[in-house]
Amino acid sequence: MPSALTVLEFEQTQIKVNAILSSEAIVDVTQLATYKIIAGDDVISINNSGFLTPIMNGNATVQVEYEGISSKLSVDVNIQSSVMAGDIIINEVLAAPEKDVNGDGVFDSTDDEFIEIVNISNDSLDIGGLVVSDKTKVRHVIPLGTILESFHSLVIFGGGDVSNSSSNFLIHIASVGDLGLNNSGVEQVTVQNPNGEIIDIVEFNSSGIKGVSLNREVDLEFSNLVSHDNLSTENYSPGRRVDLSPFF
Ligand SMILES: [Ca+2]
Ligand SMILES: [Ca+2]
Ligand SMILES: [Ca+2]
Repeated sequence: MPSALTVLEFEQTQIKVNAILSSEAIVDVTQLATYKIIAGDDVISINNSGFLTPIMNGNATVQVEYEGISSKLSVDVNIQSSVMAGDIIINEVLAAPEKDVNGDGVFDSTDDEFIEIVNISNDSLDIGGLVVSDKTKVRHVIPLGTILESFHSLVIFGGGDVSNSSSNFLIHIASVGDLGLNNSGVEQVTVQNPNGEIIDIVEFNSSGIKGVSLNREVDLEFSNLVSHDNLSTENYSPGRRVDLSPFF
């Protein structure tokens, strides 16, 4: 087994493990070994068969064990992205929901938060590996291979069961389990590409506007965030324009 491995975009990688027996025979124990990520579990995931999937750029260490003998494997993930500033806009943010916004039948003040981003470029974009953070930490890493068509939107909810949602926009659940958007005080949402470059960033303060999102004053323009109910009769519009019409 090599001691280091570099994983590129889309490259789901099978780790191969050979054991040298006392008879000096070499046998493939890939399916018998156990695999454990001991550093960088936000960078890769790995299954019981040693099949490794990259999540975001960084370094991880996998411990491989077979019959009491273990070895460490260093993994560098190097995802390339063509998404640039100006391709994607953070169009709307709901920090303090008061109703069941994600449509799973339950109101939850954490799960029903959302961030809406829209591809405002004229091309379909591979948005895999984009990293969405609030002021505190990374909240969502977009799975590799996710395509967002031109003028289509992605809505990231804090949590909940959205498996039955049928809509003409993409819906994700925050990969770390919540969005954690503050209901008061200065909060921030950032979208970065896997190279760490900022694609869009918004800063806002939701104090006093519970149950209403903040939306670009003009949908899809890098204008100020204002209270959604100033723009239409709706309090929010996940995946759609302020009047609930589609973006495309
Ligand atoms: Ca809900
Ligand atoms: Ca909140
Ligand atoms: Ca909207």
